[in-house]
Amino acid sequence: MSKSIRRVEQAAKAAGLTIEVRRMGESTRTAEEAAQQCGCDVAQIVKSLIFQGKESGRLVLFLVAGNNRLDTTRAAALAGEALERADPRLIRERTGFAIGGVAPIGHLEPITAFADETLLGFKVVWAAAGAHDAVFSAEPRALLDAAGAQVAALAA
Ligand code: 5CA
Repeated sequence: MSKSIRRVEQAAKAAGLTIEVRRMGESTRTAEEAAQQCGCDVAQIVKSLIFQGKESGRLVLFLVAGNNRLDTTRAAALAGEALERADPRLIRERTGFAIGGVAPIGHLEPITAFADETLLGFKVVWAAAGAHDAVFSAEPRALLDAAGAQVAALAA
């Protein structure tokens, strides 16, 4: 099993979250693909979007429901600075995950995180588990707590 997936499993365990990572054998790179593979609504897919502070250079994680677009003005207000999309190589270096498999937990370094409040409306949500065909399900409150995410209105 990949190191990245193992890191997700270990982070979940450390946070008291029981997860079972599923390798789908097909791409789950996008929210739509993940929803198709999981047999769930796209709104139940947790997108893990990584932005970078223009001043500080620090990475910020936004957990957004698969059917929503991140309101970047609100995102910047929450982060306390202007943001830009993080470069895929930087994301890989600092989180240990490649785009399409970025998980909400298990990053190489601690990361400030915010979560879309609409995710809390579901019994179960699905998120990437560190590879482009790997996902896991979780009760949303427990997942957002494990991610240390502050819940906010993030949808545009
Ligand atoms: N595995 C699925 C959901 S379980 C997943 O990872 N979805 S995601 O939305 O979290 O990740 C894909 C996202 O990566 C895209 O929505 C997009 O916001 C971002 N992305 C795609 N290409 C780039 C890129 N070149 N630079 C920065 N971000 C990118």
